[in-house]
Amino acid sequence: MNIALSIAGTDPTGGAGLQADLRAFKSMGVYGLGVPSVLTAQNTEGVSEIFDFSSDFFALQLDILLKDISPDAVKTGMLYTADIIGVAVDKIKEFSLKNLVVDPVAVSSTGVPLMKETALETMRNNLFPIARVITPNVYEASLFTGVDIQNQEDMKKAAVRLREFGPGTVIITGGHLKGRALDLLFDGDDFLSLENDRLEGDYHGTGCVFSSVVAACLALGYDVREAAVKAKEFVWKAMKSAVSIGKGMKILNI
Ligand code: PXL
Repeated sequence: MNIALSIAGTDPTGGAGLQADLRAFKSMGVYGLGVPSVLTAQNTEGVSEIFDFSSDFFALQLDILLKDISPDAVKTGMLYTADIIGVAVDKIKEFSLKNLVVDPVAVSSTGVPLMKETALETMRNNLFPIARVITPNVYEASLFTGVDIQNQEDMKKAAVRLREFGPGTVIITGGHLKGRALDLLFDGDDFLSLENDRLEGDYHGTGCVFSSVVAACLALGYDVREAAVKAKEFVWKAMKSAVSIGKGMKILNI
């Protein structure tokens, strides 16, 4: 059985975070392991509180799990503090984890910060270099590079800068830009643009599901380009059939 590990924050709605990641793995036929990095209190209207438990306990969860099971791929989502990122980096190295997909979650769909400002540098300098793929959205790509992204040329500029931090491939998800929904992949040699018709509305968890499907595909042995194409298609279909389960944002139907 192919196995993927999600290291991410919890989202009790299941629309984003660890719970969504595990369902995305399952949808791709991959067995999911899950280590929470932080807890949130939220509903479909937004994130209310973040509970940041000790990095020692976070380390213990990874130690105990990884002494027993070796995942074929790993995805990181919300990592709230520099301490937590430091532990994740140490454990990924200690257990030689492969196929690391980093979703540099910085802000919730409703604008609540999901990463402390002091953690940005640790993520960029220590986690990006060991990632096979990073999957920032346009907002996060701007945050890490300083490039103001308005169009595809800006996305290319940001992707080149992001790759200089060391990841194998950069995929910037551009669903938040105007016009057609465009994702841009850069592997150091070539750019690949992935386009879809824009779907209007507020959706929760698209970035989490996208990066999880990329990780699941890497666990299954696909290359990064194939993984990106499959993930884009998967998210688009799940957005098309998204459902309202509460009073706020729609969640993806997976
Ligand atoms: O969608 C980004 C995200 C990631 N992880 C957790 C979240 C959210 C958005 O709210 O709550 C735990």
